[in-house]
Amino acid sequence: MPSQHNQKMKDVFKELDIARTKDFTFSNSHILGSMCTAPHPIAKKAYLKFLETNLGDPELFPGTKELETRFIQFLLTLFHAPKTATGHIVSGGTEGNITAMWIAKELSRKNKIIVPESAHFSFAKIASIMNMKLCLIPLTSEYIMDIKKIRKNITKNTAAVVAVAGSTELGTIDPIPELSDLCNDEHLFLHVDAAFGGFVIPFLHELGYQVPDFDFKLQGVSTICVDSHKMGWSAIPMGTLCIRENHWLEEISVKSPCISSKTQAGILGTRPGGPIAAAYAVTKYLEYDGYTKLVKRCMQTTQYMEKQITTIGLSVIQQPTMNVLGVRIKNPTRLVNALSQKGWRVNAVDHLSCIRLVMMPHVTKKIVDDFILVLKKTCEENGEL
Ligand code: 0PR
Repeated sequence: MPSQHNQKMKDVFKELDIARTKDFTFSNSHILGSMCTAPHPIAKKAYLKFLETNLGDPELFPGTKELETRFIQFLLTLFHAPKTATGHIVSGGTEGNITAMWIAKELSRKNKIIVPESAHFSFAKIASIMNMKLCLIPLTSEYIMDIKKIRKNITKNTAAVVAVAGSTELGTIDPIPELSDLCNDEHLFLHVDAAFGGFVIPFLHELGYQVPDFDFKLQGVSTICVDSHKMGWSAIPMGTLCIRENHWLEEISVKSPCISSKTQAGILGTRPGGPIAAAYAVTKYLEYDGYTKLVKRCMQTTQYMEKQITTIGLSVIQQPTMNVLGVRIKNPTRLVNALSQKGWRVNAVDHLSCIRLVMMPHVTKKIVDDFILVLKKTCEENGEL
């Protein structure tokens, strides 16, 4: 009966609304530690249009498949990829890193991965799922991979070297040009984890910031992963693994009876088209110039945040490379809990004795001003100032 049906709908939505009021939201802007943000409005619209599409069976959705191809082409151009390159859409940095290491393992039949100490914890998952061994390389005083410590760790069992372009904790960039040379000399696979930095670094270059190259311009770079749901300003879950040689996809393909395509590459079967349509729509709408303006604004907010941090007597770990700041704190977890009680969410990095602030698109100067007042008071209450 329609009235019963309406009542049921109302009840369900009442429950959903109650759940949602318990969440933090990006639009109330009290989230300062996340690497995600409120998706661009165009992403939301596009996502909903493609809700039922599934690229696990691409012949059913050739239109969505076309958008995927165009989106990948945007990234390959942005990353100066050769004509032989391709891309594979994934759910984010974790799947991007797993897929890259899967390719490296299949190509080399070896199982040791050389990673910086700053590598994302997804590499611990890789070690466990794929039975690979991590060789952790210490960082320099600038929190980047110490290139001098790598060569002696290369053995006949090394499958890949990993570099981070925009580290999770501080947004630093490893010395990728030097790593590229080294991997070329040693014939080693080099994966760049640019989950965060991939949508930042090209535009920092454009804005005149001095940051190292990180992409396929460097001959030694084999794969790059980048997330649209981080600085791509789109909806979760969506990342791309860019791959220098398209035939490497065969290494991670299996026969796929029952679906319309004969083989399927990658980890997932069912693959949502919504995030892909959303990510494509944002890139098409913003274009290169729109992202340049976005990165410029995020960097200005970062510089403003840094200035206000020092004004209240705190200090940053080092000058920020991108829109990520580490703020020195004696007891980060205690401070993060105290800030959370007051409705502000930042992340604790205990081993660096700092809190991580990420100036995502939803963070404005006004938010910084509001936060600084709360931060100062909370630091005083917790013996940090
Ligand atoms: N690689 C790097 C360099 C990353 O920073 C991250 C995530 C990943 C890979 C993995 O990406 P996915 O989580 O998309 O698979 N870095 C953030 C972090 O761990 C993720 C994050 C995002 C955390 C939003 C909190 C949050 O609210 O800090």
